[in-house]
Amino acid sequence: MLYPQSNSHRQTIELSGFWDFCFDPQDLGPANGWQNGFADGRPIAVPASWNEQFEEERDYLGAAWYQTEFGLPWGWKEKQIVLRFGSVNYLAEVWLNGRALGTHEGGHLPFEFDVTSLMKQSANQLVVRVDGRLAFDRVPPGNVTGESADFFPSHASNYPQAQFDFFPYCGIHRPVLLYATPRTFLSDLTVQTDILGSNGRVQVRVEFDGDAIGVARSHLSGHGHQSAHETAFSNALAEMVIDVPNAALWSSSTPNLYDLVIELVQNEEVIDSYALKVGIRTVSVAADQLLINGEPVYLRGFGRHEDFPVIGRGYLPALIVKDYALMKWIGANSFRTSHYPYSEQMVDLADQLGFLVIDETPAVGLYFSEQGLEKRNAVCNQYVREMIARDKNHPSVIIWSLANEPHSASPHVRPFFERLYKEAKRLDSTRPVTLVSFVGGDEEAFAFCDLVCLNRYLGWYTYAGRLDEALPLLSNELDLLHEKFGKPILLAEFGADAIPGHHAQPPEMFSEEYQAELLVRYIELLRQKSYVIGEHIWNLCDFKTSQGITRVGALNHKGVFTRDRRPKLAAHRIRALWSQSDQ
Ligand code: GCB
Repeated sequence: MLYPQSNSHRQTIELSGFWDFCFDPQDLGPANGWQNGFADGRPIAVPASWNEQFEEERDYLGAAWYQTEFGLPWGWKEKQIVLRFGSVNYLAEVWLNGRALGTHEGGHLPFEFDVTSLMKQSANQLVVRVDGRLAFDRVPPGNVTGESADFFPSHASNYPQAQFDFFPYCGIHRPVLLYATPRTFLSDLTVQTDILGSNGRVQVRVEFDGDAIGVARSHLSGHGHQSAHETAFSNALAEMVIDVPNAALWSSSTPNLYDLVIELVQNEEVIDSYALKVGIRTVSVAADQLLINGEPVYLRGFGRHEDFPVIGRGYLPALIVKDYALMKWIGANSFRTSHYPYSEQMVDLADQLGFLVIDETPAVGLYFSEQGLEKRNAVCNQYVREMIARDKNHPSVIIWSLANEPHSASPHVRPFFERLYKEAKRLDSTRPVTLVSFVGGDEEAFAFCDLVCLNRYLGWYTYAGRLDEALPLLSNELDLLHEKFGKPILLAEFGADAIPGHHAQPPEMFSEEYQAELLVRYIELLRQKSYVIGEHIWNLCDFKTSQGITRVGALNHKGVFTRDRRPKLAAHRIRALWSQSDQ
């Protein structure tokens, strides 16, 4: 899926701003014809979560309606017109001028509709019903009951009862775009890169939609290189191989990007074009190492959340820039998109700034009771497909993560993840695929995943306050896991809550000192293990979650920065450690 852009063949406008909004707790909308528009809405900002924009209804997770109006932009009459949503959480139903466009399940991933035949000259009315309910058969799940093996009993008394530890923000979270392309247009590009000696190889697969087309043309430029290629289409597909002598490779320390422009050419006339940044690099897992461009890398970084006061999970460009600035300052080179794919813009900047990204689907807190299993399977499959379609061309994305902390005790688990793993590999054979587990040796999926990713909280949820006992146990477990699976291990989460301003000497839980000590001692341990390929601290910043007895102020305080991005003691300690690292 290509992100919309503007050039001499395409145009994109953003429908962000103030829309009309209405909560619908009794689900009156459908029967009252709100699909055709509703009266007495109140203003709401798009994109942003609805939960913190008003003085009530913070915890409202039911149905709500959005509407806005727009005219046909100048010069779009003969164009193909598409309406695109970057992320709507959780279930979206969309109508344009009273006609149903379709539905989309799941937040954090884009979906779009061809609206060419429905557009009017003016007053096009767009209506969106968003259903944010938490339910056992949704992914991620919530309001779950049943056998305790199937879910987190510790979350059962939280409010809202999400089976995951972040606030279940709802609404239109990322920009809504309207874009125009020619009627015959580039529909997809897939770029894969390789390295042959000192040369780079860029393979481009070009697809189009519409009338038969002659050839695809490419222009690649940057770092002293300039080349053009032309390939004829066969069955609506053109494949090109572009060799780049003495390529300037992409890595986290040298995020070199080339400019690629692809054109559709009919009778010597360019009828559509699309520009893409390309980073030439390879990723592989070999023996106990993660290799970028054949060189071992060690991941220093974080799990993070898209989370900020008032805007909730809404797209906020300044926050993206700030978080990258903090990660640079502290010496991080990587992060995981815990626990859902982040905005396209976040990934664009990772390409540009040189961050290594583990891209994770929204499948967090999965459980496997028979009820709803088929649906869960279908939604997870959809997430894998949508995430790879969206992010496959980003050099910064080095690993796909299928899930975070599935409840892996059931016999359904292995076939469930085997299918997802195969699907991810079918769609992209160039990147390692994994999942992030809390069960360790019992995670059967590690038998076929390309690396082991583990979350561990010894010294916090277990061995509370007893780091001297916790660390040898962790050390032992890591060795056993490595012996069992023979794969490199990433510690994908470890950490401790610290209430900013709370101090204790000797360190004790919830103090800034305890958090700093736990993180530093974990890192010292990890650095002794040759098979450990990285350390991802949980979390970059404090973030909002459900209310519960372990979450003071409904925040998870495991951030090394506060929710408003001020450093805790741990941030300074980690910076001192990480700034000594070479890349
Ligand atoms: C975990 C989860 C993460 C939580 C974290 C915690 O294992 O993956 O979503 O926020 O623990 O702080 O409990």
